[in-house]
Amino acid sequence: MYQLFYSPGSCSMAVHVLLNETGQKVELMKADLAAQPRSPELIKHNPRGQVPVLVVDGKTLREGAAILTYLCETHKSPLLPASGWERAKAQEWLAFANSSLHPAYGRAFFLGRQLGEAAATSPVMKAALDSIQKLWDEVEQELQAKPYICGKDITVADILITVIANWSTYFGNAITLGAKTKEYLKRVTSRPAYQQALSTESVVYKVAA
Ligand SMILES: N[C@@H](CCC(=O)N[C@@H](CS)C(=O)NCC(=O)O)C(=O)O
Repeated sequence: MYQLFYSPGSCSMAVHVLLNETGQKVELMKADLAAQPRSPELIKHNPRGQVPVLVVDGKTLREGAAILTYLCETHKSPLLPASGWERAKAQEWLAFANSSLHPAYGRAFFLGRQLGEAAATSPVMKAALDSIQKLWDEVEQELQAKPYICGKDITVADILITVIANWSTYFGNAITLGAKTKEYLKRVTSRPAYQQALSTESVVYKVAA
């Protein structure tokens, strides 16, 4: 059985959804990301104190993209095509989610914490939020003629993109998601595996409303 260090609604939720999608049993280890220092149990597996961490037969796997890829391959999930162009595109969009979208939100969260009330009028904060908006505008363009980011079939990239989208609610109305994007997020979150993860983590998915 797997162990997953997670924080509700954070990027670790994509791993939780994928474990549900692939029918895997998991022991969920809730991490308190507000705590300093982090729990010794989490630090033992990840000295950075971040989630997700997957523990597999006593061995530790960190980094969301690596964990998602490992789980898709191990359980032969169609959420990551086996080879060729389809796989390359799924990896492209997984990298987009993990290495462009996630860090863009990370910068905005960081600035929000550092600036406090001044964030509301800060040009630096505005620039950070604009950089997130650009990425969602790109997603909206991509989704004009297809139901999922890579085409007609859902991939693991859609799951991570959908998890990250819900973080937009932390920034009031500063980030606008397009109509196609909202339909897409509803499509992804309506999957039983996603609904189960939302319920288990007690997360409300608000951004597609
Ligand atoms: N590159 C890492 C980033 C993980 C990450 O930033 N996780 C966030 C939650 S979404 C976290 O643990 N934040 C707390 C912190 O950075 O201290 C990955 O993709 O797994």
